[in-house]
Amino acid sequence: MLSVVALAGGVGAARFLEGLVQVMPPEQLTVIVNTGDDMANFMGLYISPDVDIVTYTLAGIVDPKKGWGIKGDTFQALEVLNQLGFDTWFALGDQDLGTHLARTAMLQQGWPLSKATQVISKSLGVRCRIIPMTEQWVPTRIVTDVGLIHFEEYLVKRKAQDAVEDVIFDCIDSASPSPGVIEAIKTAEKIIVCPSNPIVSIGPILAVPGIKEAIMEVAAPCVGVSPIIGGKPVKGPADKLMEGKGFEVSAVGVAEIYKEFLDVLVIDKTDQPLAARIEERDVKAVVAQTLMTTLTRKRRLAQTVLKAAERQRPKS
Ligand code: FO1
Repeated sequence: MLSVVALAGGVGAARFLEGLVQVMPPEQLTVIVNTGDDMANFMGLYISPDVDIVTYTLAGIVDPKKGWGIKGDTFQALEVLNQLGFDTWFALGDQDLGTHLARTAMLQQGWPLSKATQVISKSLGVRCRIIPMTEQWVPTRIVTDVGLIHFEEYLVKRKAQDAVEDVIFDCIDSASPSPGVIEAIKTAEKIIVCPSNPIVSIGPILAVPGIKEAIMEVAAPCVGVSPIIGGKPVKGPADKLMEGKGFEVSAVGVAEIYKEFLDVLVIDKTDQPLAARIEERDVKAVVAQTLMTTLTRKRRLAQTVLKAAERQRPKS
């Protein structure tokens, strides 16, 4: 059976996946999601931001403007916490809290994160499979001049102001892929790297022992979408993270990061002049309209990615 595996982070990936599930049978799609943003004990709850962004988006309930949280959600519980003097820098809506309470309860009963993720996504009617990259907690921490801070604290609490000296995926060397991840990669006909932050969204997935190695071994073509257009990220701090890790903030920098396993990189029309420099890195460049401002554009981009994979000879 035709099957597709997509590596995904947060908002950019979720917006791409919205188009992908309209141009292929969702039942044939497995989304491996970054959990480096997870907070194991935020107000006593296990928070999994990227998993929830992908789940809510594919369930059609995400707040379309923000790209995260639930459309029309209220924040009364947060207000109470505020009045009680709690630091509520991470805005959890009342409906969103339901998800976090359910997930935390399932984890406390000993269920693994992938099971909790499956229960939540299936109950929201999501037809594709969503698997967290690992069941272990591997928080992404940013090394800054004010110390080592959790990625969400860096991004949301401190508004990505701090200079990025390095990025650490805590305990990732002792983590293992969630059940089904390696199997999905091995049986995939196509592997897609969604337009997410290459350092802190796709980076953690590739750093889970065994995942990048499996992608490099399989014959299936691997096609990515550059999240950088015209030298800037469409959303989020990818420029700051790429600079912090010494990569050029451009589609060429993205190709540099992914070149050991990526066959094709889909880049925006504005980056057509970079195609030759991308192909020097043995990554084929395909030029398309990658700014996903409408559902039609999301579908078209997804079709371009699938076609680019089809045209790519399977690796011998
Ligand atoms: N991003 C923010 O900028 N501010 C928030 O208060 C915030 C809350 C939040 C709650 C649940 C969730 O799933 C995501 C949330 N995000 C928020 C998004 C998140 O910080 C990042 O977009 C992703 O982690 C990066 O992909």
